[in-house]
Amino acid sequence: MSDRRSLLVLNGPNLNLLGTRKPETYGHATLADVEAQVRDAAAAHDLDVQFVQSNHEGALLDAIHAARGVHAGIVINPGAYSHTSIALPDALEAVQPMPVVEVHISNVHRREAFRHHSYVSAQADAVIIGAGVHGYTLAVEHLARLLTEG
Ligand code: CA2
Repeated sequence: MSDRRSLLVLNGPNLNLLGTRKPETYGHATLADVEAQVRDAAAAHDLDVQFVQSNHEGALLDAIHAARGVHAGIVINPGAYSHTSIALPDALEAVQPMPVVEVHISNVHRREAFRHHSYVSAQADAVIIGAGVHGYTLAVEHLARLLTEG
């Protein structure tokens, strides 16, 4: 088995639709494009990636629980669950001190008020908002730095 460290990159509900609708909000990249971009960014830091998308909150929780002892850090775009879920931040708290970076493709603060608060952010080491899908690469870069510098 490889002893290369790895990152869990988690995407929540509806993010499987990236690149198919709403390009004015989310851009033209598909989730497969995002995965390729993330794998390249991680490989540059000698990191592997497990890339997971689910429309089900419980599946996201299971992936976070399974990360303990397997992954060195988590990138998470919880989608709309950011604004509703208490279980997701509870799960992230349970895997601490694993570093977590939350990503939102769109600038949620320019959007409806209900998108302005994320329950997940309280358990994130960093939050990247409004950088488009490049935010995932920024998240990988930040985790790589945290993992190197401690
Ligand atoms: O900006 C983000 O990354 C969000 O997490 C995306 C979520 C939204 O509920 C959050 O408020 C902000 C929604 C993802 C839905 O993605 C779609 C992509 C294409 C077409 C339809 C939905």
